[in-house]
Amino acid sequence: MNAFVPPHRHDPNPFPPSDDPAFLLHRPDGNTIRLTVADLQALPAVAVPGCYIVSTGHGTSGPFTFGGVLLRDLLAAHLPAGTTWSAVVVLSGDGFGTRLSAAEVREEPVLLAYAVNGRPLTRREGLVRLIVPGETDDALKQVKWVGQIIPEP
Ligand SMILES: Nc1nc2c(c(=O)[nH]1)N[C@H]1C(S)=C(S)[C@@H](COP(=O)(O)O)O[C@H]1N2
Ligand SMILES: [Mo]
Repeated sequence: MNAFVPPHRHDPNPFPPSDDPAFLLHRPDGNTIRLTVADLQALPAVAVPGCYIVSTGHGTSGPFTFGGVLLRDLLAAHLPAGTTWSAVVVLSGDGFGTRLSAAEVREEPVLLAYAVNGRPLTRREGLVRLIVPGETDDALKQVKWVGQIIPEP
């Protein structure tokens, strides 16, 4: 499936689309599974220091130490063995999203974050939030409220 990624807005939405941080993983075999913060916490925890949320609109915030699970670890744990993907689309419930190449997911510490600075991330702050540490293009990959993850063949 080639998912539609909405055009990016530069006016960040402060309001979570729902209270529930669970999200869907659409497996290329056609099965969709629902994952919770507890499912993330069952995988190896990774902390990435020195992260910034860079915005032209309201300036840069940070540095933050985001904590969570590597997206590549989540995919390895929840896709059938041998599943290949060339890109991963991450969509939020409020119509935001991004497409990541396999290279950046494999080579960068791309995180599904549930913690910040050693404490739980609040829903308002984006739980569960995609963090792409090196990205400085208006935070367009720092997707709050991850709702769907779609690996593309
Ligand atoms: N789901 C979602 N994620 C989003 C956005 C949004 O509107 N919706 N805006 C992006 C933009 S443009 C910015 S600048 C940052 C703002 O992050 P902050 O609210 O933590 O400051 O979130 C990014 N992630
Ligand atoms: Mo932004």
